[in-house]
Amino acid sequence: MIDLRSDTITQPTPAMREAMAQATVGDDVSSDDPTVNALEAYVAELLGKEAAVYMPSGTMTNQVALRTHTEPGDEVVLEAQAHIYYYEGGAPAALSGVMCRLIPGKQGIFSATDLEQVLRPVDDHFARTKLVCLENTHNRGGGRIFPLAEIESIAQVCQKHDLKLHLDGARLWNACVATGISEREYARPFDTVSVCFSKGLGAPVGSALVGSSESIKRARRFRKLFGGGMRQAGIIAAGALYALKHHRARLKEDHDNAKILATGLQNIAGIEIKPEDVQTNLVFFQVKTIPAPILVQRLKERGIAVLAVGPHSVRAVTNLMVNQAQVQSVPAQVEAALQQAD
Ligand code: TLP
Repeated sequence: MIDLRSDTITQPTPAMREAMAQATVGDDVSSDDPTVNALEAYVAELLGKEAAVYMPSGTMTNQVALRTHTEPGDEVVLEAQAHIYYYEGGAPAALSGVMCRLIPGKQGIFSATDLEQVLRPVDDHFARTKLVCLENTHNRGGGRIFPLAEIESIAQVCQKHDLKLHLDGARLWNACVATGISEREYARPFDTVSVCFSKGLGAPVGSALVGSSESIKRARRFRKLFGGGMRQAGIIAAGALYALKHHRARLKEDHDNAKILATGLQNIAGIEIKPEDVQTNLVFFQVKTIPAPILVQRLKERGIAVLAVGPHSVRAVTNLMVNQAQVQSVPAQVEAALQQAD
């Protein structure tokens, strides 16, 4: 199977498994796990923040961040297709009791002016807006990179209005590799940043939330409250640490493969895609002639796994488990699947 459903399907390499097997561990709820402590220190340093806390998933780091920066009844501003809003099971309402105010972006990106337009004066009629969240790269925006200059303008608006700024940086590593901008530079304008080890980096489990010592102290309390306090978590943290040290640069291969895939798809009748829109490892394309779920089913029968992410929209994600030759074989299969008579 050529599995392009997500970069979350990546499996630990033999060297990563070896690092995990050798990890020294302790009780992380008591901050006694040396490997988790080493991972947290490494990530905090890499992102230029005072502290970090390791959690089981990117959903948890995002949702703990929301809870950390808000109280029930507050308002959070997000892009309309943000993962936090779109794909996290209604958690902002369920776990933090916050309202989501949505800004429709262009491929996931909105401007400082867009933000200013949704902000309202302090008045008892209105929810108190407390937090703005950005996503970089933007998943449903097609792996779009959030331009740093725009992030900085948004951060200025946040400062002016006393709002916190959180980044869902599940794929921040991809933005860094694609632009050459460091994690530290991208993280600077944010109060907290969530990063994932279990996507393109190939670690089996985990994400980290980074920020000031004070905000991470508060986040630790909500990690426990949400059930994310783990015990001998060094076993999995060792995979994350290994991935951080050895797998960041390799994301370029995924980006090159994504471009190859997009270029191969662009001349197929019935497929709509602009290769220039593919900036990282997520390839979104439109199927004009048949419903996306039908194409997905036909491709599965041909040994290719992709996801339908809308009635006529398909997502393919290049990743560690798929090499260039395999990616090159996909467009011909898409063309054949489109022409196939059921
Ligand atoms: N995204 C998954 C699915 O949930 C859609 C995927 O296959 O892309 N932020 C962003 C931007 C993400 O893409 C994801 C995972 C998360 C957060 C959540 O991470 P996990 O799966 O660790 O909870």
